Amino acid sequence: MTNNTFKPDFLWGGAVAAHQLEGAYREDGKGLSIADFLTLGNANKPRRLTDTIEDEEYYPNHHGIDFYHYYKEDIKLMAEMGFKAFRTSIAWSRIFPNGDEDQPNEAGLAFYDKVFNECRKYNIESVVTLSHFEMPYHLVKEYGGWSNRKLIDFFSRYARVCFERYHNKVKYWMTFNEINNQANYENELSVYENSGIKYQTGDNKEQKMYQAAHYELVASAQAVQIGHAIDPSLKIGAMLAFCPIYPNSPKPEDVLFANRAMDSRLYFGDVQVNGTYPNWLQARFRNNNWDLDITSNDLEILQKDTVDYIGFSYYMSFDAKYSDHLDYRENEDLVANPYVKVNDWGWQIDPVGLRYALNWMTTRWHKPLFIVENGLGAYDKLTDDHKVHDTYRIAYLRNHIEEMKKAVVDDGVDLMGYLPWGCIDLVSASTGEMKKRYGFIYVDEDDYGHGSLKRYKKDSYYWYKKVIESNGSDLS
Ligand code: P53
Repeated sequence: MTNNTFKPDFLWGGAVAAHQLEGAYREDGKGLSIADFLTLGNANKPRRLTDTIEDEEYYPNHHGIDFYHYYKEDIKLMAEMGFKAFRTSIAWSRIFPNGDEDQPNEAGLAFYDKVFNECRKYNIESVVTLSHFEMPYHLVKEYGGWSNRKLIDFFSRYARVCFERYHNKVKYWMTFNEINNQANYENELSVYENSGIKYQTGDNKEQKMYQAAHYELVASAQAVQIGHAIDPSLKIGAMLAFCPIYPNSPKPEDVLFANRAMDSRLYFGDVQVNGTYPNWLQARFRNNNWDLDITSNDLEILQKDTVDYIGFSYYMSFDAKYSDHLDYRENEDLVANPYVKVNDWGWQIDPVGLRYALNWMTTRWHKPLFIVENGLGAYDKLTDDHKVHDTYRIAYLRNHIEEMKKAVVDDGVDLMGYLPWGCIDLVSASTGEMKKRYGFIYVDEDDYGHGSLKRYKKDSYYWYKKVIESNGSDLS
């Protein structure tokens, strides 16, 4: 390894999630997942979470991009780009259609054997998330999602089945995708995607979120323990959404407030790495007299089984302004940062923030880091001769890779790899749109699932191939 590049086994690749691309939502015994109840939205209209599947609504996750039938073709295209790693998730509802069965669904397990085998054929490491916004809907209906302690057992059983079945094919795992998105507990969609909770009138939303998150943190620690017992060589990580929150000014209250905002979004990582709740949060639990179900046995589990690495997504940074409360509320406390641009969905584009993120986490947690999502959602145009000239995407990725390189080379950050999000176009998590595209590979499909589903290479495809070939030296 020379001192001006990435290590030779750096994991270049891309990332997706089952419910956003597989489609085949009822095939081979798959049960309904929470994602199957999310309607189509857009930049100005939030997705609705319906109680039943309504005839007059469109549910984009039912179809995805039909990866369930195209996976061979799609993985081949990724192999041609030179991918060393491919991150996807297992749809829990393919393995346990209702979530509370004793025995798994063999047809669901067989599908992921095929996907992971296909990756191995090209020496692509599979990087697998166990729970990526796609828990079985039955667990929501019958148990109230993660507000119920029973979920710990259901999840542990599911995790055990996956580790036992795939440990020879999959070395890198993550437990819960962006477990900390629900820190924004006022946001109905975030809490539903993370925890399968639908608020009832009169709920103390914050308390309810902390309780659900606690059960998930215990389940995550337990999964780490189960995975390591089955195969000590497995690397099992946390997965956090990292958005730096900058103070709006040097005013001391702004600085303290931004710090607390970071703490409240990232305490999940503290628990997963240190195995303990941070002091400020213990104080918050106490001072609010919340009667949280946190047992001493839970605390032991958290302490014993901590994560091997931190996977994280990085898209944007935030800017917070103190008003009158120290507890951060994402819907009220953010202001626009005049020093950065925004994308068409209002996400602030900030490559330097990625270097900040890598340093912040290294200083705080001293763990290997893995960028498992990064990228630009944008409107693409397919030309008549089937090209996509996505120079804006290349610029975004180049700027971020340059900052990531500084973090590794100049700051000594221990970075495992880089897996840009939506390496093939897929359904957006926040809006359900197809037209919010991230891919190197274009999929001919509109927001309502119409199109030939043909795959086309964008300009960024050829660019990223060169980046991988040169191990990040050639970003031109
Ligand atoms: P979409 C919010 C903020 C940051 C990342 O997002 C987020 C979200 C929730 O949408 O999600 C992650 O598709 C998530 C992926 C998602 C991706 O970012 O809304 O892990 O499932 O698709 C991009 O543009």
